[in-house]
Amino acid sequence: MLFNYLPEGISSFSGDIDSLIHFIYLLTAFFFFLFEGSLIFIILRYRQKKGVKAEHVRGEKWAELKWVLAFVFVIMCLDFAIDMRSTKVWDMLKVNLPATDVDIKVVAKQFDWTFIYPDKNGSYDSADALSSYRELHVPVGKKIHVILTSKDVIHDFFLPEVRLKQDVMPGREINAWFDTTKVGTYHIVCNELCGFGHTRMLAVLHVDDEKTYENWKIQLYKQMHGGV
Ligand SMILES: [Cu+2]
Repeated sequence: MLFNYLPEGISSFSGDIDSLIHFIYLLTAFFFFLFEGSLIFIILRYRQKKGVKAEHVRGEKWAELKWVLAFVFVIMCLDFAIDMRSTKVWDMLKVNLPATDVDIKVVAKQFDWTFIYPDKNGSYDSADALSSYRELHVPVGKKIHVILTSKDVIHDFFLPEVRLKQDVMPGREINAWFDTTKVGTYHIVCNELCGFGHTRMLAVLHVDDEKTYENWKIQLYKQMHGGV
């Protein structure tokens, strides 16, 4: 790409999302300059001149209307081209949930995030379920299934480096998934204006190697159970 205007992508699908973003940018930029350029040209070329009377064009005659319809058609074709390219990615990310390795419940509220790891039996309510405040740890390379829910208003779970963005709704559990390709710490932000503290509704995504991830879970368990 010409310049790097997106954060580093760290998921198996970040390249697909980026190529869609580039495609839409290039398409809209091309037509933006074409149309704005034409507009400026026409304004200059046909500006007020002495002895030439302005004509009121209402766009009702077929000769005029066909120009309107031609551009409606162009816009529809562009929409269709974007739809064609995005459907495959949309299906992969939002429609077909793949087999995943780790399940995590994400609970949003004004104005923070809690991440709940189920116990061995898959329960999120038992004493052995792990609860992490504003810190999401995941093992690198694994497919992560997140179950998103909100305690109050609509939030949005946004992992910019992963290229995952999903609204979080009160009263609903929304499934999403992602994976990671690179160990490190990354951003988690709320991307839906949700109240006074919205801009501080942040958390950290830690992508750990398998050993660090398991150690972190053991430490968290000890913290929650008084060092037992
Ligand atoms: Cu929010």
